[in-house]
Amino acid sequence: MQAILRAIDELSLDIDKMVFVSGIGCAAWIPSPHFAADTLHTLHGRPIAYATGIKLFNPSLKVVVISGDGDLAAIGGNHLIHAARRNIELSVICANNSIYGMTGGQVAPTTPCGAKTATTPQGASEPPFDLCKLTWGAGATYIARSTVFHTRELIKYIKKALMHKGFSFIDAISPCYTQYGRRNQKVCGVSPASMVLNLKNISVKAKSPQELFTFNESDKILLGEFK
Ligand SMILES: Cc1ncc(C[n+]2csc(CCOP(=O)(O)OP(=O)(O)O)c2C)c(N)n1
Ligand SMILES: [Mg+2]
Repeated sequence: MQAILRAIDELSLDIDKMVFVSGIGCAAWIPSPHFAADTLHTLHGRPIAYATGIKLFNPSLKVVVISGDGDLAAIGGNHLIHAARRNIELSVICANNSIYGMTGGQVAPTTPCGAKTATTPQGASEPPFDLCKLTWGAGATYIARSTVFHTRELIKYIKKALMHKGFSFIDAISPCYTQYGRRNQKVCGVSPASMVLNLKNISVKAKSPQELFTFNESDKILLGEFK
Protein backbone atom coordinates (compact mmCIF):
# COMPACT_ATOMS: atom_id res chain seq x y z
CA MET A 1 0.00 0.00 0.00
CA GLN A 2 2.82 2.38 0.92
CA ALA A 3 4.75 1.68 -2.27
CA ILE A 4 1.70 2.40 -4.42
CA LEU A 5 0.79 5.61 -2.60
CA ARG A 6 4.39 6.84 -2.64
CA ALA A 7 4.62 6.12 -6.37
CA ILE A 8 1.46 8.18 -6.98
CA ASP A 9 2.78 10.98 -4.75
CA GLU A 10 6.24 11.05 -6.37
CA LEU A 11 4.62 11.27 -9.81
CA SER A 12 2.27 14.05 -8.55
CA LEU A 13 -0.65 12.22 -10.14
CA ASP A 14 -4.15 13.57 -9.55
CA ILE A 15 -5.78 10.78 -7.55
CA ASP A 16 -9.21 12.08 -8.63
CA LYS A 17 -8.35 10.96 -12.16
CA MET A 18 -7.54 7.42 -11.03
CA VAL A 19 -9.69 4.39 -10.24
CA PHE A 20 -8.45 1.45 -8.14
CA VAL A 21 -10.04 -1.92 -8.73
CA SER A 22 -9.59 -5.03 -6.60
CA GLY A 23 -11.11 -8.50 -6.32
CA ILE A 24 -11.47 -10.63 -3.19
CA GLY A 25 -8.73 -11.61 -0.74
CA CYS A 26 -6.44 -9.89 1.79
CA ALA A 27 -4.54 -8.11 -0.99
CA ALA A 28 -7.81 -6.83 -2.41
CA TRP A 29 -8.25 -4.71 0.74
CA ILE A 30 -5.19 -2.61 -0.16
CA PRO A 31 -7.11 0.07 -2.10
CA SER A 32 -10.61 -0.43 -0.72
CA PRO A 33 -11.65 1.07 1.65
CA HIS A 34 -8.29 2.55 2.62
CA PHE A 35 -7.51 4.86 -0.31
CA ALA A 36 -9.24 8.24 -0.30
CA ALA A 37 -10.04 7.73 -3.97
CA ASP A 38 -12.51 6.04 -6.28
CA THR A 39 -12.21 2.32 -5.55
CA LEU A 40 -14.20 -0.65 -6.78
CA HIS A 41 -14.07 -3.86 -4.72
CA THR A 42 -15.38 -6.47 -7.14
CA LEU A 43 -16.07 -10.20 -7.43
CA HIS A 44 -13.33 -12.76 -6.82
CA GLY A 45 -11.20 -13.10 -9.95
CA ARG A 46 -12.93 -10.33 -11.85
CA PRO A 47 -11.12 -7.02 -11.14
CA ILE A 48 -9.50 -6.93 -14.58
CA ALA A 49 -12.89 -7.35 -16.28
CA TYR A 50 -14.33 -4.40 -14.29
CA ALA A 51 -11.17 -2.37 -14.90
CA THR A 52 -11.42 -3.01 -18.64
CA GLY A 53 -14.99 -1.68 -18.60
CA ILE A 54 -13.93 1.47 -16.72
CA LYS A 55 -11.05 2.11 -19.13
CA LEU A 56 -13.27 1.63 -22.19
CA PHE A 57 -15.96 3.93 -20.79
CA ASN A 58 -13.52 6.68 -19.85
CA PRO A 59 -10.05 6.24 -21.38
CA SER A 60 -8.79 9.42 -19.69
CA LEU A 61 -8.84 7.67 -16.28
CA LYS A 62 -5.74 5.92 -14.97
CA VAL A 63 -7.04 2.48 -13.99
CA VAL A 64 -5.05 0.41 -11.49
CA VAL A 65 -5.84 -3.15 -10.48
CA ILE A 66 -4.48 -4.23 -7.10
CA SER A 67 -5.12 -7.79 -5.99
CA GLY A 68 -3.71 -11.12 -4.85
CA ASP A 69 -2.01 -13.97 -6.65
CA GLY A 70 -5.05 -16.22 -6.21
CA ASP A 71 -7.46 -13.56 -7.40
CA LEU A 72 -5.38 -12.59 -10.44
CA ALA A 73 -3.77 -15.87 -11.48
CA ALA A 74 -6.13 -18.63 -10.33
CA ILE A 75 -9.83 -17.78 -10.69
CA GLY A 76 -8.90 -14.60 -12.58
CA GLY A 77 -6.12 -16.11 -14.68
CA ASN A 78 -8.10 -15.97 -17.89
CA HIS A 79 -8.77 -12.24 -17.52
CA LEU A 80 -5.10 -11.63 -16.73
CA ILE A 81 -3.75 -13.32 -19.86
CA HIS A 82 -6.35 -11.86 -22.20
CA ALA A 83 -5.99 -8.30 -20.91
CA ALA A 84 -2.24 -8.72 -21.39
CA ARG A 85 -2.80 -10.13 -24.89
CA ARG A 86 -4.95 -7.13 -25.79
CA ASN A 87 -2.37 -4.80 -24.23
CA ILE A 88 -5.17 -2.82 -22.56
CA GLU A 89 -3.81 0.21 -20.74
CA LEU A 90 -4.16 -1.07 -17.16
CA SER A 91 -1.58 -1.19 -14.36
CA VAL A 92 -1.96 -4.51 -12.56
CA ILE A 93 -0.19 -4.85 -9.21
CA CYS A 94 -0.18 -8.33 -7.69
CA ALA A 95 0.51 -8.61 -3.95
CA ASN A 96 1.93 -12.11 -4.30
CA ASN A 97 2.13 -14.16 -1.09
CA SER A 98 2.16 -17.54 -2.89
CA ILE A 99 -1.05 -18.65 -1.16
CA TYR A 100 -4.78 -18.05 -0.73
CA GLY A 101 -4.29 -16.05 2.44
CA MET A 102 -7.73 -14.84 3.38
CA THR A 103 -9.50 -18.18 3.10
CA GLY A 104 -7.15 -20.15 5.36
CA GLY A 105 -3.98 -20.80 3.41
CA GLN A 106 -4.90 -23.08 0.50
CA VAL A 107 -2.42 -23.90 -2.25
CA ALA A 108 -2.32 -21.33 -5.09
CA PRO A 109 -0.95 -21.43 -8.65
CA THR A 110 2.01 -19.48 -7.28
CA THR A 111 2.87 -21.86 -4.40
CA PRO A 112 6.42 -23.20 -4.84
CA CYS A 113 6.93 -26.96 -5.14
CA GLY A 114 7.34 -28.52 -1.72
CA ALA A 115 5.70 -25.68 0.23
CA LYS A 116 3.24 -26.74 2.91
CA THR A 117 -0.22 -25.21 2.80
CA ALA A 118 -3.57 -26.09 4.37
CA THR A 119 -4.41 -28.22 1.33
CA THR A 120 -0.89 -29.59 0.69
CA PRO A 121 0.26 -30.73 4.16
CA GLN A 122 2.95 -32.93 2.54
CA GLY A 123 4.15 -30.08 0.31
CA ALA A 124 2.85 -28.72 -3.00
CA SER A 125 3.53 -31.14 -5.85
CA GLU A 126 2.58 -29.05 -8.88
CA PRO A 127 4.97 -26.54 -10.49
CA PRO A 128 3.93 -22.90 -9.91
CA PHE A 129 3.32 -20.12 -12.41
CA ASP A 130 5.99 -17.45 -12.61
CA LEU A 131 3.62 -14.52 -13.11
CA CYS A 132 6.22 -12.44 -14.94
CA LYS A 133 6.80 -15.23 -17.46
CA LEU A 134 3.06 -15.78 -17.76
CA THR A 135 2.28 -12.14 -18.53
CA TRP A 136 5.35 -11.90 -20.78
CA GLY A 137 4.10 -14.82 -22.85
CA ALA A 138 0.59 -13.38 -22.93
CA GLY A 139 1.72 -10.02 -24.32
CA ALA A 140 2.10 -7.53 -21.43
CA THR A 141 4.36 -4.65 -22.41
CA TYR A 142 5.81 -3.62 -19.02
CA ILE A 143 6.69 -6.32 -16.47
CA ALA A 144 8.69 -6.08 -13.25
CA ARG A 145 9.13 -7.89 -9.96
CA SER A 146 10.22 -6.56 -6.59
CA THR A 147 9.42 -7.26 -2.95
CA VAL A 148 8.11 -5.43 0.11
CA PHE A 149 11.70 -5.52 1.41
CA HIS A 150 13.13 -3.83 -1.71
CA THR A 151 10.80 -0.86 -1.44
CA ARG A 152 12.84 1.65 -3.47
CA GLU A 153 12.82 -0.62 -6.52
CA LEU A 154 9.19 -1.51 -5.92
CA ILE A 155 8.21 2.18 -5.95
CA LYS A 156 10.34 2.81 -9.05
CA TYR A 157 8.71 -0.05 -10.93
CA ILE A 158 5.18 0.96 -9.87
CA LYS A 159 5.90 4.50 -11.13
CA LYS A 160 6.91 3.09 -14.51
CA ALA A 161 3.83 0.87 -14.60
CA LEU A 162 1.56 3.83 -13.80
CA MET A 163 3.05 5.85 -16.68
CA HIS A 164 3.12 2.96 -19.15
CA LYS A 165 0.98 3.16 -22.28
CA GLY A 166 -0.24 -0.42 -22.43
CA PHE A 167 -0.69 -3.37 -20.11
CA SER A 168 1.74 -3.34 -17.19
CA PHE A 169 2.22 -5.99 -14.54
CA ILE A 170 4.03 -5.76 -11.21
CA ASP A 171 4.73 -8.94 -9.24
CA ALA A 172 5.06 -7.50 -5.72
CA ILE A 173 6.33 -10.31 -3.48
CA SER A 174 4.47 -9.74 -0.18
CA PRO A 175 4.99 -12.53 2.37
CA CYS A 176 2.21 -13.79 4.61
CA TYR A 177 3.57 -15.31 7.81
CA THR A 178 0.17 -16.30 9.18
CA GLN A 179 -0.80 -18.63 6.36
CA TYR A 180 2.50 -19.43 4.64
CA GLY A 181 5.54 -18.70 6.82
CA ARG A 182 4.10 -20.41 9.90
CA ARG A 183 3.85 -23.67 7.93
CA ASN A 184 7.25 -23.31 6.24
CA GLN A 185 9.52 -22.09 9.02
CA LYS A 186 12.63 -23.87 7.68
CA VAL A 187 12.57 -21.58 4.66
CA CYS A 188 10.84 -18.51 6.09
CA GLY A 189 12.17 -18.28 9.65
CA VAL A 190 10.07 -18.21 12.79
CA SER A 191 8.48 -14.75 12.74
CA PRO A 192 6.89 -12.27 10.34
CA ALA A 193 9.99 -10.07 10.66
CA SER A 194 12.36 -12.92 9.77
CA MET A 195 10.21 -13.76 6.78
CA VAL A 196 10.48 -10.20 5.46
CA LEU A 197 14.22 -10.00 6.19
CA ASN A 198 14.72 -13.36 4.48
CA LEU A 199 13.59 -11.74 1.24
CA LYS A 200 17.01 -10.08 1.18
CA ASN A 201 18.78 -13.47 1.24
CA ILE A 202 16.62 -15.22 -1.32
CA SER A 203 16.40 -12.40 -3.88
CA VAL A 204 18.68 -12.07 -6.89
CA LYS A 205 18.72 -8.93 -9.05
CA ALA A 206 18.52 -9.78 -12.77
CA LYS A 207 21.47 -8.56 -14.82
CA SER A 208 19.33 -8.43 -17.93
CA PRO A 209 15.62 -8.90 -18.77
CA GLN A 210 16.48 -12.11 -20.65
CA GLU A 211 17.54 -13.71 -17.37
CA LEU A 212 13.83 -14.25 -16.69
CA PHE A 213 14.06 -17.23 -19.05
CA THR A 214 17.47 -18.60 -18.06
CA PHE A 215 17.37 -18.25 -14.25
CA ASN A 216 16.80 -21.67 -12.71
CA GLU A 217 17.43 -21.38 -8.97
CA SER A 218 14.06 -22.56 -7.71
CA ASP A 219 14.75 -21.48 -4.10
CA LYS A 220 15.56 -17.88 -5.13
CA ILE A 221 13.44 -15.00 -6.45
CA LEU A 222 14.62 -13.10 -9.52
CA LEU A 223 13.91 -9.37 -9.26
CA GLY A 224 14.03 -6.67 -11.89
CA GLU A 225 12.39 -5.29 -15.00
CA PHE A 226 11.73 -7.94 -17.61
CA LYS A 227 10.07 -5.96 -20.37
C1 LIG B 1 -16.34 -17.20 -6.66
C2 LIG B 1 -15.55 -17.31 -5.41
N1 LIG B 1 -14.79 -18.40 -5.19
C3 LIG B 1 -14.06 -18.51 -4.07
C4 LIG B 1 -14.08 -17.52 -3.13
C5 LIG B 1 -13.28 -17.68 -1.86
N2 LIG B 1 -12.09 -16.87 -1.87
C6 LIG B 1 -12.06 -15.63 -1.34
S1 LIG B 1 -10.54 -14.93 -1.39
C7 LIG B 1 -9.88 -16.33 -2.09
C8 LIG B 1 -8.40 -16.45 -2.40
C9 LIG B 1 -7.64 -15.20 -2.24
O1 LIG B 1 -6.30 -15.41 -2.52
P1 LIG B 1 -5.41 -14.21 -3.01
O2 LIG B 1 -6.04 -13.53 -4.15
O3 LIG B 1 -4.03 -14.74 -3.22
O4 LIG B 1 -5.46 -13.16 -1.81
P2 LIG B 1 -4.71 -13.13 -0.39
O5 LIG B 1 -5.77 -13.34 0.64
O6 LIG B 1 -3.67 -14.22 -0.39
O7 LIG B 1 -4.10 -11.77 -0.33
C10 LIG B 1 -10.85 -17.30 -2.29
C11 LIG B 1 -10.59 -18.65 -2.88
C12 LIG B 1 -14.87 -16.37 -3.39
N3 LIG B 1 -14.90 -15.33 -2.54
N4 LIG B 1 -15.59 -16.30 -4.52
MG1 LIG C 1 -2.38 -14.65 -2.07
